[in-house]
Amino acid sequence: MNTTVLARHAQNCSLTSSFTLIERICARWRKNGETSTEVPLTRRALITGITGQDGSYLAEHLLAHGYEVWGLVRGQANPHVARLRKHVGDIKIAQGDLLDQGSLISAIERVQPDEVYNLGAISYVPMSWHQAELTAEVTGMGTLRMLEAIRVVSGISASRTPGAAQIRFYQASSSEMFGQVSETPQNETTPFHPRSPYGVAKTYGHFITQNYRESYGMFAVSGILFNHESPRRGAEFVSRKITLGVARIKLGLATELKLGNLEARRDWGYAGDYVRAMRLMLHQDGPDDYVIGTGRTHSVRELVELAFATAGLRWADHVVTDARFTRPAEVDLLCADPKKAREQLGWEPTVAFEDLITMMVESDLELLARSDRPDDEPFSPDHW
Ligand code: NAP
Ligand code: G4F
Repeated sequence: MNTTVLARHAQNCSLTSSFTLIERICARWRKNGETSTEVPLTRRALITGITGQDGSYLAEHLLAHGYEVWGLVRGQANPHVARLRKHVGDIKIAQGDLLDQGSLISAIERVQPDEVYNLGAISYVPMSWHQAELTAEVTGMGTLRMLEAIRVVSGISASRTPGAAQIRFYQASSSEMFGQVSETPQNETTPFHPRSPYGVAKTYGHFITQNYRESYGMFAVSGILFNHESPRRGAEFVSRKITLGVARIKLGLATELKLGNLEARRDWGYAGDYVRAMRLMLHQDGPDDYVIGTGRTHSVRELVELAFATAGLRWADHVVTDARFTRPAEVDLLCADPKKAREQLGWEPTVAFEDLITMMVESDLELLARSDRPDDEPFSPDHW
């Protein structure tokens, strides 16, 4: 086991923080029934939203870095856990819901994490118009509840600030906060003009994270991430809807694909690259916010053309526009300026747009061609 003595930890902390740290370490020992003076160096992370796309990639990434990974999971028999376990085996589960303050306090007390990654959200933008209040509660207020859970369990207040060993907090902020953009490309100082209840809720989560940093000295950061995709992307999002649609048409399971606004432009990157940036943000000397994207923008139409061409199909023979998939207020253009992340985090994307879409088309062709395809995979995206 990777171990060192307690004294080495305490040296790294201020007086108040070493007291908090020692309390936390003792709690771990008591829980594990250990009496040795040696304590694990392994970092412990708690991920909300672990059953989602980013949660699975982040769990893999942290496990590869030797972390003990815990996921906050809601519901009494969440069906997404089985899907997650196909990708990531070695994770521990803590029950909890971003709607339930007490459950988050219990989860922090039980897990005693070094790092919390708050990825849990209602993340599908159209759903946020249909369930605006729920979106505000989960995506917006859920961030406050998680910050409060950390603050309360750590004993932080206006007069008792955290020390170097405090729990570090990552908030999954979004380029949707830029909305109707006032400049291109967008960076950390670009003003916010969210265009959906989702964007508004994320903007609240972003500012409350900043506020807890400024009010209590918490190590709380936001990653302002632009769209990122993968073969694990939910079928409701346009990239996966298109790659699944292409695979269905190629395999003779469908003849057409219905889409909304083909002219919207996004900065699309690969999810596996973006989770690396999350961890890097929590490993800086001080807390700060960072824009994460590729710096290249493409239209939905370009994505469609590329995906159909990858499968040897003519998109114009199959794509139908349908007003049901247009939005009450659209975000027309997103394009990141990731200079700060490149210079300060040393972060770079490794997968280009063309390779990403090719990877997704090939993955969906393989998935839908399998005779033993799992019945929890999304095969009929037309209702989105
Ligand atoms: P996703 O696949 O939609 O996953 C969302 C996760 O949130 C799921 O694990 C879901 O769990 C969980 N969740 C929903 N309601 C919850 C609640 N009440 N309590 C606890 N957990 C709850 O999203 P993603 O693409 O991985 O994105 C991760 C985060 O980054 C989200 O916050 C998203 O808004 C943000 N973001 C994403 C992108 C992107 O392009 N992917 C860009 C910027 C920001 P269940 O299994 O229980 O449903
Ligand atoms: O894939 P989308 O649904 O992603 P959107 O709305 O940009 O949001 C995603 O990225 C955000 C970061 O900027 C995240 F915060 C958020 O959680 C989510 O992950 O839609 C992309 C574009 C939109 O302009 C939409 O109008 O594609 C356009 N589109 C055209 N037809 C469609 C469709 N989108 C969907 N989902 N389905 C369509 O049929």
